[in-house]
Amino acid sequence: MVNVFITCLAACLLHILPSAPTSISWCYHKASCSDLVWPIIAEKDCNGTQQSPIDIVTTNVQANTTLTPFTFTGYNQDATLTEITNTGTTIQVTLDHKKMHVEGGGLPGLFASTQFHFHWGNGSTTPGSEHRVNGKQYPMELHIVSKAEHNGSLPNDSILAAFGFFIEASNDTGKPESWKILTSNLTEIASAGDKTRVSDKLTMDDLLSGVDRTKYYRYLGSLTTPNCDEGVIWTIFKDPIKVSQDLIDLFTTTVYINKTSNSPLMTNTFRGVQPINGRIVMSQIAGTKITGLLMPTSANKTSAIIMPTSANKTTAIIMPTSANKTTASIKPTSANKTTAIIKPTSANKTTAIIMPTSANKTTASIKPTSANKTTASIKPTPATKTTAIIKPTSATKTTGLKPKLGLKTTRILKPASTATTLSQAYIFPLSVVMLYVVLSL
Ligand SMILES: *[C@@H]1O[C@H](CO)[C@@H](O)[C@H](O)[C@H]1NC(C)=O
Ligand SMILES: *[C@@H]1O[C@H](CO)[C@@H](O)[C@H](O)[C@H]1NC(C)=O
Ligand SMILES: *[C@@H]1O[C@H](CO)[C@@H](O)[C@H](O)[C@H]1NC(C)=O
Ligand SMILES: *[C@@H]1O[C@H](CO)[C@@H](O)[C@H](O)[C@H]1NC(C)=O
Ligand SMILES: *[C@@H]1O[C@H](CO)[C@@H](O)[C@H](O)[C@H]1NC(C)=O
Ligand SMILES: *[C@@H]1O[C@H](CO)[C@@H](O)[C@H](O)[C@H]1NC(C)=O
Ligand SMILES: *[C@@H]1O[C@H](CO)[C@@H](O)[C@H](O)[C@H]1NC(C)=O
Ligand SMILES: *[C@@H]1O[C@H](CO)[C@@H](O)[C@H](O)[C@H]1NC(C)=O
Ligand SMILES: *[C@@H]1O[C@H](CO)[C@@H](O)[C@H](O)[C@H]1NC(C)=O
Ligand SMILES: *[C@@H]1O[C@H](CO)[C@@H](O)[C@H](O)[C@H]1NC(C)=O
Ligand SMILES: *[C@@H]1O[C@H](CO)[C@@H](O)[C@H](O)[C@H]1NC(C)=O
Ligand SMILES: CC(=O)N[C@H]1CO[C@H](CO)[C@@H](O)[C@@H]1O
Repeated sequence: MVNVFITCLAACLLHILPSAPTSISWCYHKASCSDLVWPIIAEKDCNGTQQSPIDIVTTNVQANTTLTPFTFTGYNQDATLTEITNTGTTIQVTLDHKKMHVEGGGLPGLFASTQFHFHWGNGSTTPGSEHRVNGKQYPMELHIVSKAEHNGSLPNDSILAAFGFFIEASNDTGKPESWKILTSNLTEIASAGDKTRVSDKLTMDDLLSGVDRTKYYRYLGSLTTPNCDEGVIWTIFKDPIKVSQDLIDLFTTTVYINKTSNSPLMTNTFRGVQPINGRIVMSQIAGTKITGLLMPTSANKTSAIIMPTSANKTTAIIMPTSANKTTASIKPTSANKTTAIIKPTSANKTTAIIMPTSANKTTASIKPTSANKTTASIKPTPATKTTAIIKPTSATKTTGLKPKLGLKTTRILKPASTATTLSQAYIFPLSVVMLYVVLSL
């Protein structure tokens, strides 16, 4: 048990916390001390509302012009990576923070880089990155920890900036050379607490090869290990570092979490994703999908005009629950896909106009359940496929569909079987396949 305490104390100290170091006995591998119980055993801050890591949903990313390029100082200098340590919970490399700095990129001032460490799964095939992008988890993640400098020193309560790099597996062996050199030292630090010197020739830039460091995500989060201190400025680079499978596998086959002879290997060293809780992830450009979700619950009129000019996908969901009028006009000019779902439940009038000018696919689904009038006008000009499904269940009038140039046009109209039902349809394709179906239920 003394071992446990010492291992953890060492690990926690080495994680460079801005507040007092913790002696909480946390781990990755046992249910009693894993990330699932951190919110209980380290309630402040692991139970906070701005925790890391997160899943970055790229469609929700917002553009921010303050996210300029960084200036990295000392990242190309050798003899800046000093010791490599098995902390019992990760593999960590100490940096010469007097020589290594980051500024720019919307950061508040000059940050000194103190260490980097890794998170991984179980070999190159079982992923273990902490952050995810649209649910995708990479094999590994590298975190560079940096602290804000004040007049050349690093106070204990300095703001932290963390730089996350995804690591993707490549099919080579022993590549890149920098990673071969670094991982060659793992055998010397197999047991928790072991440390050794890193090759003088290695630079930080060597290890980050292939990453365009002007493209990144930014959000506010926390340390990803107890005490999970919040206020960390996160930068997650979009490009992964490509490392060959054999070198990634060394992390899960070489180092142990303990000193004992029966110690488990160090595997699955990552925290699960945390709730975003309304936080905004920013980047140089906004997400490629634009979503309009409008739900007025008691308005007499609802209008939505959604016009992304450079998105590949546009989705609009408009759901007035008790309005008398709903109008949606969706005009992407260069999208490859456009989808509109309009569902008024008790409206007297529903109108949808969807006009992609260069889309390859357009789908409109319009389902008023108790409207007296439904009109849909869908006008893709160079599309290869257009589908419209219009299903009023108790309407007295249904009008739909005027595609001009579709290669294939499908139209299904399902008015209810009332005596007053009137269905009108207009189809003006210039060529090719035309399918026209009117169903009376
Ligand atoms: C964590 O915080 C939530 C809400 O703030 C609270 O309901 C919950 O009891 C807290 N959990 C623990 C273990 O303290
Ligand atoms: C851009 O980011 C800065 C912080 O870097 C923030 O103060 C500002 O509100 C952001 N702007 C937008 C439009 O989100
Ligand atoms: C790696 O090799 C496997 C098996 O040979 C192959 O299926 C896969 O496409 C390759 N991956 C890459 C990224 O080249
Ligand atoms: C670490 O690896 C480098 C490169 O392989 C090697 O030169 C060095 O001797 C290793 N360090 C130790 C302490 O063995
Ligand atoms: C280290 O090994 C001892 C003996 O097997 C075990 O009781 C202890 O839990 C291990 N420590 C960790 C951090 O797993
Ligand atoms: C909806 O219209 C009715 C009558 O036209 C009006 O009394 C009511 O205030 C309107 N509701 C809203 C939310 O505008
Ligand atoms: C819809 O319009 C009618 C009359 O035009 C009005 O009596 C009714 O309150 C309106 N419905 C809503 C939800 O405002
Ligand atoms: C999105 O559109 C751009 C050009 O506008 C194109 O380069 C990119 O490949 C598209 N992405 C997808 C997923 O289609
Ligand atoms: C549509 O998608 C293709 C590839 O899927 C891409 O090359 C093209 O740029 C996209 N067009 C637009 C206008 O985004
Ligand atoms: C539809 O209009 C009629 C007459 O204008 C009105 O009596 C009825 O309440 C309206 N329906 C809804 C759901 O507002
Ligand atoms: C979209 O349609 C154009 C021609 O209209 C075609 O050249 C292109 O390959 C299509 N793109 C996709 C992704 O189907
Ligand atoms: C305004 C109007 O035409 N309302 C009619 C809607 O349809 C129902 C029956 O489906 C009629 O009862 C309403 O008078």
